[in-house]
Amino acid sequence: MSSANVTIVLGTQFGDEGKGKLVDILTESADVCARSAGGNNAGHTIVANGITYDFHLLPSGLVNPKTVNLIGTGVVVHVPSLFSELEALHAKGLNTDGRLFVSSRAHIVLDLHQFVDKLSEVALGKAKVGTTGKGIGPSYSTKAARTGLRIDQLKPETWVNFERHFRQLVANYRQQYGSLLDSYDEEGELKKLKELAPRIKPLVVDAVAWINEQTKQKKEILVEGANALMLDLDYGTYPYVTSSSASIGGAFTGLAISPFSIKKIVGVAKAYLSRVGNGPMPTEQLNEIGDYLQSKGREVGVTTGRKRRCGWLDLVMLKHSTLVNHYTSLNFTKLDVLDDLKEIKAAVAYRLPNGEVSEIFPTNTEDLDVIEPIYKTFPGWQKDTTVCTKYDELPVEAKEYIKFIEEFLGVKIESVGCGPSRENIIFR
Ligand code: 2SA
Ligand code: GDP
Ligand code: MG
Repeated sequence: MSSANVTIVLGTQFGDEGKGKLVDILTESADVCARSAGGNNAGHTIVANGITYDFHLLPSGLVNPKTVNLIGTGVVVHVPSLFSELEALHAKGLNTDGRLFVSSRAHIVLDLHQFVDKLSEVALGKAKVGTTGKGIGPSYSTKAARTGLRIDQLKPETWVNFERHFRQLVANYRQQYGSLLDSYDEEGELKKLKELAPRIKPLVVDAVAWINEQTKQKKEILVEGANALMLDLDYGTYPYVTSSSASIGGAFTGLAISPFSIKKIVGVAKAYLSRVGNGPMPTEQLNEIGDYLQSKGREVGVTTGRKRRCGWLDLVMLKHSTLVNHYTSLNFTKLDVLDDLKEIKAAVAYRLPNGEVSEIFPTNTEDLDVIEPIYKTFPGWQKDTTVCTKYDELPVEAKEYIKFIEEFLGVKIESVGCGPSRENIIFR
């Protein structure tokens, strides 16, 4: 049996809880940082040593010069974006040499998938998901349909085979979309990938052997979750979800780690709620509270620049998230964003249209449009928490809010975020 050497960091809500910041802090004591799911739809902002880094496809562990990073099998990789993101990091002074590896079994996101992503959204009209347009849904679809292309196939020595499969995939899509694909540049994409094939080759590893070797060598592994439980394909607000397993299960299928190697499952939960894209959000505040949270929390999409929708913390949702992901502790983030509020609310149950009160998160996403959140109101603290460095320094009202959440969920809040920088975190 392997030793417990794996810490998993997962988003508990709709993403953008501050996972990147926690991952950056935890890599201080990790040898490996691995992404298990998603693609360059993700957006993780890290503020370290006064520099702001935006990560999309690459693991956030690259900020720490001692950490080696893996893009795991469960991730979908847009190869040109991988290199442009690396170049942006190099321009900010980061040296990534020998610190980035990509699973040979990871699927490739083509420009074609991105093209189709946008076409599908147009076809859905009002019911559109509000995707990032990064080709995530179409890429996981071709993976499931067994027509996708994997990183391993992108090799100069077997280029002819790659080209054959690529052209077959384009032909499949052309059959489906006809003239709508006329402006897709098939030859241009193929040429670009041919140029990138020798560049990606040195990064490619058999990630099964690789991750098991890390464990054998007693390396500490940190799994960086992307997106979040409520965007998970199975447990989120389907169909308003992403197309990967953003839940705990994705960490196993995406990385081939042993279930016995798990030391901790840290859920990252924001002190309020945000969502980018469409789909239900019962506690959304389409009023001055929502506007306040959006502007004070700087809630703008890192990948698309879209304004994030904001509202009160939803504990019914967070309980559902806890029941699926089995968090061993929580990192409670952005508490400072609530600093100016006179009172703070959190949903503790839903009132159903027939008047019944339920604490169970509904399966049917349409039910979320007709339930009414039942709130508990907490007094605000109206003090600056960004200056707090110890738990005891937090205002008593903030500690009461935290205590209630811990008791409701039955999970300990192990750390609290009070600002965007590495320094603005309190471990208890
Ligand atoms: P997709 O592109 O197929 O994964 O979109 C499906 C849904 O998943 C949502 N989604 C996200 N939600 C929050 N944050 C994400 N990353 C970026 C960020 C998003 C951005 O960190 O801000 O910049 O807009 C992310 N990625 C996907 C998406 O909004 C759809 O609801
Ligand atoms: P992720 O997708 O979960 O990694 O989160 P994002 O990086 O997309 O969004 C979180 C944003 O909040 C980033 O801009 C972070 O720098 C910022 N952030 C993280 N923790 C805190 C916090 O405790 N307080 C404040 N004010 N900002 C934070
Ligand atoms: Mg994000």
